[in-house]
Amino acid sequence: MYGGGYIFDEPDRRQAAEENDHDQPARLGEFEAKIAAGEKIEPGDWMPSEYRRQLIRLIEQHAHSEVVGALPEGTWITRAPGFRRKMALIAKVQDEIGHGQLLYHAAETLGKTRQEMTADLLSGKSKYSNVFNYPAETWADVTVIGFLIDAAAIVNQLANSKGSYGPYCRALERICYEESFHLKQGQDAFVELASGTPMQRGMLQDALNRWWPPIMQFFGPPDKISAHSARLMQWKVKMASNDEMRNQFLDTYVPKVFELGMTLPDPLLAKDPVTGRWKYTEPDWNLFFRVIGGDGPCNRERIAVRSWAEEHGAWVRKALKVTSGMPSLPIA
Ligand code: FAQ
Repeated sequence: MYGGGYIFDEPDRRQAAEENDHDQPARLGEFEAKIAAGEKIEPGDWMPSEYRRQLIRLIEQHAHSEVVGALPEGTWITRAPGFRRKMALIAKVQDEIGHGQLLYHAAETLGKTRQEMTADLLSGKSKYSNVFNYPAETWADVTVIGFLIDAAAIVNQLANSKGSYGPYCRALERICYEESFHLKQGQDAFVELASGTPMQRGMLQDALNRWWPPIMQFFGPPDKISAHSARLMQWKVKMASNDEMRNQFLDTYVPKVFELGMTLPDPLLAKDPVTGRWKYTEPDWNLFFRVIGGDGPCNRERIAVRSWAEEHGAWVRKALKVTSGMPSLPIA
């Protein structure tokens, strides 16, 4: 049974007055001991209100990222070079929307409805990943997204799939299987351009130069200014810090870019042989906060598309509600 047997269309609204971390030291102790022992927290279990709040914030942001993240690549379905690339891109974009569904369901188990999450996305209250606020100008941009952004997502998701909240971990495990296919198709397209004509290599290099700073920001701000990392790592929601994940990504993927003779637009980028850590130029974090705050090159366009979909999909949701009189069954 997927999702631990929970039927996701009825959000768990059991969070109540009982959830006060300070009034309930014994329960908080039991909760933290369970996490320390590597056990999963499930929707019906007692949890501190801050754990619930943080999980909703993070999972909801992740869900929005999957759905909005399908937009830059989605615009290339009609223009993909050749039938094979088109088929793979259609499948990938469809998967990303499916990931959004899985994650919205996981967030719903914590008591926030899909409608509330959608409203918060459209009003700008909820965030989504910085990288999807940039345009996919050429096919090489799609290739860089498919290789390096999917790779970055896998680094994050593989680590966090070992975390403490059952429904999120199970959703991540399933997502990771599909992301590995995305990564393969992205890498295949990347290698094709990198080993192609001078014009193809030039187009790929241009895309790499433009996407590199947002990709470096994908893992979040440096640990020293990350607002939530310490608490989330203590509760095993995040299984590694932002800088640790960034380093792991650089370790695996920078050599793959270099071995194809491509470059990255950072003269400081190099692995320190003593510490094993990568040195790099810090991306512009003020710009990052502006972009995730709504002022990136494509934020308005992305939200406008989601608003359009919400408005024009209203009749479908209404029709489903009318015809869904039957009780939900667990998904086998
Ligand atoms: N973008 O205290 P921290 C994908 C915000 S899925 C936007 O370090 P935290 C699949 C953060 O919310 C991509 N905002 O935050 C795909 C907080 O703001 P707040 C998404 C960001 O949560 C591939 C503030 O900065 N993946 O790509 C970002 O501990 C290809 C302070 O930061 C996930 O969402 C950012 N990059 O760590 C689809 C994974 N980074 O809320 C299509 C789950 C930080 O206080 C095509 N999320 N912020 O106002 C996470 O693991 C974490 O949320 C981090 C950030 C690691 C992203």
